[in-house]
Amino acid sequence: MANDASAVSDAISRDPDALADPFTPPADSSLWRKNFLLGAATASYQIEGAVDEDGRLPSIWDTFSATPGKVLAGDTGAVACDHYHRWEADVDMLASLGLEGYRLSIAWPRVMDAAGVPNRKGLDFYKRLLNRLKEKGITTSVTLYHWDLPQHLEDRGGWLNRDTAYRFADYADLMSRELAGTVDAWATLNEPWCSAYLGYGNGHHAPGLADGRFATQAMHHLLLAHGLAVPVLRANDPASQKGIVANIGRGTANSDSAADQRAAHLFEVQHNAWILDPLFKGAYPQDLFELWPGTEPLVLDGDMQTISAPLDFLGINYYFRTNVASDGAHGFRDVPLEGVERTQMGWEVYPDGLRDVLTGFKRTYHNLPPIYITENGMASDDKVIDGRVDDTQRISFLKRHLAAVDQAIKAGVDIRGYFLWSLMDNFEWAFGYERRFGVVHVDYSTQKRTVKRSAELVAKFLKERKARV
Ligand code: IFM
Repeated sequence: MANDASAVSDAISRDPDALADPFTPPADSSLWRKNFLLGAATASYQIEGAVDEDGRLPSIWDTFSATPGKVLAGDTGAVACDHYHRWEADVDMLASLGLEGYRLSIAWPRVMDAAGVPNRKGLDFYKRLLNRLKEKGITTSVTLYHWDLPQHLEDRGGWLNRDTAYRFADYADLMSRELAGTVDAWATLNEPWCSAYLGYGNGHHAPGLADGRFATQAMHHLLLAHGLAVPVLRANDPASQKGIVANIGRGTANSDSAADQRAAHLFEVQHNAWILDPLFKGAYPQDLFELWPGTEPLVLDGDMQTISAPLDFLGINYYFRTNVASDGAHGFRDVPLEGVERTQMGWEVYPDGLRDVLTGFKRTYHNLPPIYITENGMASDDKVIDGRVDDTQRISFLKRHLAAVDQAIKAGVDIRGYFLWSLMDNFEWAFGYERRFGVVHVDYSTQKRTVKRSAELVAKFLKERKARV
């Protein structure tokens, strides 16, 4: 695998023209700024495997993926990319690509037991990994919760139980005491919308419950967990940045009619304001409860102040837009556009949406902290042919989305970096291993990594940028 990675730099230095470059940003792009961080992201359950090694306890995703019919082809994260055993070579690969930042997540069930007792072996794994990243000069961004809730907490109600928020603060305490000094940025949660809505609202994700009232209550406890954790992280690891990562939806109206315009607004309330209003305005958007009447969560005195404490950064994950029309009542319905470019997920490729949500947030939230694009990328059915993966659509996708980021920066949005989703192909939740989001291909039968052409071109750009005086 290390050979695959070093092959990239060899190819670049031997024959730069062989990589005639459809990726490099134009000369006036903000991406040439050396302090604009370019990295890649992964998440624990999607890559680690080793689900029952060294004292790791079951997570809700172990349970969910073992339930027939929940994940495509019955795939599970039991082995995934075997990163738990191959982490050193994976860090070498990341470094050889010249990527400057790495966003990873910690598996909560790996590092403490049900009584809150630390699991040394699990903690040591993350210490080794983070220390090695620091030795390589890579900026580290650590997400505490990327969906792998310990099953023992779900057995006591999971995110429907307010107590889980306090258990999360204990977990944040342990991690920030143990890992202080090796983490540049802490994100409390990844995509609480997915945890709350897909996990408790429609059941497409673990734990697979489906009730609108569950979704809003789970969201409240997730955001409370975030708010309780931030001061703990600040106390234990003052030098690092603290933030949260939200997935953002762009909703466009199918027509100019007032009803369809309202539908697009409600789509963005449901996807974006549901999370961002509590964080940056200290209140839930009332339109949400017009969309979902009777789903107001139980909120105790002081919760909204806890949730809306100032942050050092906001992570934005962006993938696609959704075109919507009024459903004739008080909601919206998807109206998929025909003849548009789509990815292996069926998601529309729509870079303008990234620019538009970013500039929109700057107008809406006056206390917005600096932004990192913590995930952006696409799935394609990539194949290794003669030892190479020519992922042409991804190269173009990345170039266009990075151009949208540049436009947002030029419009005054403070964006400090961008993480590719994902470093390597991995377990794509309910879609198992069929959907390939990586800039590095993984052959799951051999665990061989093959650097895709998109990663070669990102590496080439980073090398050029570094070489500039
Ligand atoms: O793979 C996921 C990731 O875990 C969270 N954000 C979206 C990605 C693609 O679906």
